[in-house]
Amino acid sequence: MERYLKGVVTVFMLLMFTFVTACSSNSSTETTTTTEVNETSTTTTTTEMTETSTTVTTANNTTITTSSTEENTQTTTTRDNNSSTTTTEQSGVTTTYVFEAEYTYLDDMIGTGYSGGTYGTGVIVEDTKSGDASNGYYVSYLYSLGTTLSFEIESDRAVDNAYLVLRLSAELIDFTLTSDMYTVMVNGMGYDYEAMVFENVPGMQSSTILPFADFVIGNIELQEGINTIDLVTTNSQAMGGTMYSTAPMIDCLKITTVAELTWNAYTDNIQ
Ligand SMILES: [Ca+2]
Repeated sequence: MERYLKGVVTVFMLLMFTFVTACSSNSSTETTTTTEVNETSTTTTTTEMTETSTTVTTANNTTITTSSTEENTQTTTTRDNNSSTTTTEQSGVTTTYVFEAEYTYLDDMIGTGYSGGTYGTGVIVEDTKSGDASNGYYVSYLYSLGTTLSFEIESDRAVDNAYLVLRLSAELIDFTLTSDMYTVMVNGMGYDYEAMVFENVPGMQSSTILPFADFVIGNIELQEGINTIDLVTTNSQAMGGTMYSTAPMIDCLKITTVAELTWNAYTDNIQ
């Protein structure tokens, strides 16, 4: 009888051990599975966020350089022109906005070149001659008195120290531009600038053009809301052919400011 009871207890113990082992094994398996699911989910979420960010970047056309002097760091990114969120509220953080000449409103433009003219988006030239043009295009055909290239830019606040730079080049001949020959106006007010010298300009038959370069206008005032920056040909110094006035070729303008700037980029200008 005693041996029988020992046998029963032994069998019972074996069954319990097997059961506990099985439960323990199942529990371990479930834990592992949960961990894998969580890891996969996290990775997927991160990937989606990255892709979304990339898509937004590609769809927009204003290059912005954000620099923080306090942290001595600098990052370059491209972001939504119409975005209303920014970190420029912090003091000491400035942003350089690049506005492409080829994305301005050009429907009313009438341009003249060396032999005859063009109109509308016909004034846009693709940079096929190593001119280092931002975005690969620039605007020319500005060689008549009164020809105006306008940039409409919205600012979220009034500032009196937005730093304006024009990225320009020239064709056909060497020349120097002064404030009265070529007028830079912001909201109807003209700004004086250091004479702009264009030297070693390749001739018409050259396979290259003079590389675009930055020319500083200086600090300008911007008002809260819409601002109009006009670049106006205001001389009758002929350059040759049907170029009745002297003017630069315009790649883009750059504004560095603590204000948040946006604009309506006419990206359909480039087909
Ligand atoms: Ca450009």
